[in-house]
Amino acid sequence: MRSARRIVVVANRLPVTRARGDRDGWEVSPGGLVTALHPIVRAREGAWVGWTGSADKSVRPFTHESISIRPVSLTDAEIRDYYHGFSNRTLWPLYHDAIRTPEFSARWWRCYHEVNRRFARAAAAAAREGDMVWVQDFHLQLVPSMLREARPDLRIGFFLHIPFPPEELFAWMPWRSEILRGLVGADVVGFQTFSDAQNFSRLARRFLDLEGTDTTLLVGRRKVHVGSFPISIDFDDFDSVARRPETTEAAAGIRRATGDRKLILCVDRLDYTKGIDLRLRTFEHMLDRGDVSASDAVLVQIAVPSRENVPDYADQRVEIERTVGRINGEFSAPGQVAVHYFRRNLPREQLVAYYRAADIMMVTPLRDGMNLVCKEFCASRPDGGGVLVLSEFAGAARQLRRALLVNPRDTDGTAAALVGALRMPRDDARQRMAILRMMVRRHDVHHWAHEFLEKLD
Ligand code: GDG
Repeated sequence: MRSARRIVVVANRLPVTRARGDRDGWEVSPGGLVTALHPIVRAREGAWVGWTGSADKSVRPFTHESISIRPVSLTDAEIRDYYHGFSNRTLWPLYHDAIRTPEFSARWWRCYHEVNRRFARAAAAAAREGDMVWVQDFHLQLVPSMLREARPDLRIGFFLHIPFPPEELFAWMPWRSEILRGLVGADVVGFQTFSDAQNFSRLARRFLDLEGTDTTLLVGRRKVHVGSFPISIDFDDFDSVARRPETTEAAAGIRRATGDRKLILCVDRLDYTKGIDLRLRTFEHMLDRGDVSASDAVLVQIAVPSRENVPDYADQRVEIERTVGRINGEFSAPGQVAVHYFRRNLPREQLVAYYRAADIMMVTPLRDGMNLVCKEFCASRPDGGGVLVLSEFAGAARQLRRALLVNPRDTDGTAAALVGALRMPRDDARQRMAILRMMVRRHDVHHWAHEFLEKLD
């Protein structure tokens, strides 16, 4: 039985944002992490340390739904160097197989260090004797050690939401030992997959000269547990939204509006790691070869705007929009557009309606820590329909073995999988979906949080 130690979450962002039309009001922000952790922190009357998301002048701590909210403020220069710079232009590309060339700037690094120090101080101030502190993600990798120095009484956990790179790549980082030393300040260092955890323990042994195994490191006399904790979604929540009559009606509406053709759905943040342009080019190749035609299939791409002031993201958007234009110019017919492209954030109910309407869900990132979209798709199919085509390079591929797994850089292989999905006999598809759903239901986000916190405790 788990003890009821208080929990302090430390994350780049707070779980609340300013409510629209109410200058002093705050509301819980949507998103997987918040959905998972908010109820647990609330039940234990814990605290949440994070940034408000804008260059607000300092916001005082306050209580929201029994959670003590501890805002950390950032200046414009810090948002530029710590967030857009070191987090999004150094760590993000390096940790995603260097799909884009990471940029190394000593100024960004100094700022990252300073901002991590500020988060660590705020966490130390928020935590009571013996609390569990759970630090989240790549923005805050130095916090565990900084916090341990100030507060050796705490149980400190760290979870990385993105991949942890292999030795050959991580070695590029000019401040590699500092980052590793930051992380081993935790009692439990958690990753999405076993191979991420293995990469980390090997690097820590090599660059910090530590003794240990893939799952335990010895830091002086202290034991650090290293493990994989694949994150997930609130299965019941998606399942129940998908069962609502309004959702099935909306799904039928989407199918009518797209011409009752085979619907291939793609949903991603507009990020170069997600493989959107490559996927579109694979579809183009298939149209060109006659594997599919716009009279019998349509690809719907929902792309949520993201990090638009980072140049690689702006370039990626231009590239995607050019490809969509080219495909539609070449292959669409009146009333039969080949690719529907929506660059916007849909309300969640509408997103679930799309999941329910799809014949095929294509999730083909070049690299992804886990990927929640593919799990949400399975949870949104209580009807047992739909086929999932999934990249081997998403952490989720380690769990969702009954998806059609593809290497997105292999155009012919991916095209063959898509043709297989389009022609898959109904019984085969239903059998696969039943197994996928069982997997996601058993390993939902509550299970994830429980496993991690139990280990930490
Ligand atoms: C990072 C890691 C890891 C998307 N479009 C809409 C919308 N979404 C929501 C999805 C999903 C979320 O955005 C995307 O989550 P992912 O997991 O796919 O990707 P990242 O944002 O890159 O997340 C990733 C995750 O952290 C958790 O650890 O899995 O590997 O990169 O929840 O539903 N939501 C709404 N409208 C949309 O149009 N409402």
